[in-house]
Amino acid sequence: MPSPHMQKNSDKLAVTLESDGYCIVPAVVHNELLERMHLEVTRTYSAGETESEQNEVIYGTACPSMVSEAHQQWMSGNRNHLPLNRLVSQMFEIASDLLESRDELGCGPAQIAVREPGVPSPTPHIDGYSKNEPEPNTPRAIVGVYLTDVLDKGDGALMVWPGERAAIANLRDARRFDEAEKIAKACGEGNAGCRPLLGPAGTIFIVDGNVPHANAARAIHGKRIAVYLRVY
Ligand SMILES: O=C(O)CCC(=O)C(=O)O
Repeated sequence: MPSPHMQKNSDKLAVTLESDGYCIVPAVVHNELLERMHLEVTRTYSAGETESEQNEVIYGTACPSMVSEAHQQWMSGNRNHLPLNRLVSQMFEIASDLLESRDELGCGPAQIAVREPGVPSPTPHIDGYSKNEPEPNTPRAIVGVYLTDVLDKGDGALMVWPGERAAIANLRDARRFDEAEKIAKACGEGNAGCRPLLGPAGTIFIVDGNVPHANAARAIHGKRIAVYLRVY
């Protein structure tokens, strides 16, 4: 049972998520788990040799073996053995509390998103839209956690444009998918509605699935590491 104080915080965050399209949960992940994950990612990370491997790291996930092993264990009900799944459990639980649907929610595999200076990164888009599918498979929400400090946009922040959420949701309901995508692609860093999500390592954030988002290029030396989970 959460304490009344924790419950109140969670209620406030749920209201913020509903009204603003995103919310930030201040650093809640234990240092020990953060350090362990950081170590595992840096130990196994490779930017890829071929162009297709590099694109998979940029637009799919880094550390694919770690991600697929964790997802297999997760799907078989073993959710606390691997460090990635301990982190995913915490992200999933927070999302379930804020979206108030613990029983119905599911999630895809985690994504490990490593961003380095000078390497391309995702431009504004909405998740789940694919030229190969007749309709988008948009997640209800994207849950992210930074494993490194992101205190400034140039640290490689996730940027969101929550003001476009309603128009995109309406277009989606009207099955005008191309127009929804066009709105997302037109989002720019210079727009007044652009919000970089900032916080020290351990910060968790939740973004409504209809909110366009992108990565702000990392402008400084070193890697920005985040883990993302899409909940459906
Ligand atoms: O790395 C990031 O912060 C953004 C990742 C992203 O937008 C994506 O992979 O869909």
